Amino acid sequence: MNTEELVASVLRDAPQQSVIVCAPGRTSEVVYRARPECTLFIDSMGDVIPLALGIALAAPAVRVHGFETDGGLLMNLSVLPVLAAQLPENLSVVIVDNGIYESSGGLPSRTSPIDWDRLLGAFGIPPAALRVAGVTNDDPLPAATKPLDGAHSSYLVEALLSAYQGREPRLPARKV
Ligand SMILES: Cc1ncc(C[n+]2csc(CCOP(=O)(O)OP(=O)(O)O)c2C)c(N)n1
Ligand SMILES: [Mg+2]
Repeated sequence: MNTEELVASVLRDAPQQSVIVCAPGRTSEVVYRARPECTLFIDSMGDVIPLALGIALAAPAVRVHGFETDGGLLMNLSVLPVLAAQLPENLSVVIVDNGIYESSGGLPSRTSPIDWDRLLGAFGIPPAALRVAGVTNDDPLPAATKPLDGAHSSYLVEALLSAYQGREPRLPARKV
């Protein structure tokens, strides 16, 4: 399975009114294509579960999905006991586990194997609340820096500039 297939399978049954919280890098590129209008895209690794948990607790009637990554979770394992103590029914989180820092050069995300079931089980976290899904992406990530037209990473800047200048946003801000 690749990231695109995983995201599609998770979101297939997600109500349109769901709130999605998404990790940086490739995952956010893929989720942006699927649900741009209801996703909170973040730039700091390890923040998906804290933010998604807070939203789920504050809005129990809203379905909340988190897409965290292996690198992000491993950077912030201290969130696990907090999640375990709450486990709201309206929250589910998937860890997109490719084993590497794919969006920043491909270094391994850990230097020894991890038994996720035992790690999560140690905190009493059931698979329905936090699923770890292995993925492999064969296609290369888009380059981080590109000319303006087509530079996905600059879409926010372009959106801001076009609004300021009173004109239609160019390609990056439309993400097409
Ligand atoms: C706290 C923090 N440190 C470093 C970065 C820079 N950074 C962005 S993506 C990335 C690699 C992320 O790897 P992983 O979380 O496994 O996601 P993947 O790219 O593999 O989908 C890094 C180091 C960041 N966004 N946040
Ligand atoms: Mg990764």
